Amino acid sequence: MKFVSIIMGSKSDYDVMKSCAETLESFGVPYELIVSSAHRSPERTKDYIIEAEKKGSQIFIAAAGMAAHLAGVLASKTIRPIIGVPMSASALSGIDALLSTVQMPAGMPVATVAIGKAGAINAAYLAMQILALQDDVLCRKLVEDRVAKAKQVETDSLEIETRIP
Ligand code: RP5
Repeated sequence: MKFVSIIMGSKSDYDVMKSCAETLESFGVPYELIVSSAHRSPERTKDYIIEAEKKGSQIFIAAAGMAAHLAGVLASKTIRPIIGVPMSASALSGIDALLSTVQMPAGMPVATVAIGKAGAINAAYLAMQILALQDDVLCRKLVEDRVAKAKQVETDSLEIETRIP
């Protein structure tokens, strides 16, 4: 079965990353969510990516804060797409994790999204957009979602316009 893997560097990342899981779930996309650290459990991280790929994982979403190496370590073990979500977990508010995640050397890409909740949600969308290249049903759902978002802007605008005397 095809699915998306979400790997968090720590249990403390879950409050933010649950938005990623919820977004995939709302589109009916199967996922697996685990905790595994590039620093604290490197063997578990390596074993997971090998096993997950064998089971059908298509895309790996890696969430980590501070000196965030999780996405890069995953990238070293697979040619499946890796999406990195920088977590705000330190006095530097996620800038540390953003730079660690985004500054990959040439030939070892990590698609890096925004710090925190917006990034968690966008990681799910980006993963689904990649899957949708070969999945017409998912493609249609994503297009419908865009249409709904555009309609919502119009609704919001009308609501605000009617408040102006
Ligand atoms: C990273 O360090 C984790 O991804 C987390 O964002 C950060 C802090 O981890 P904890 O000390 O809360 O476990 O590896």
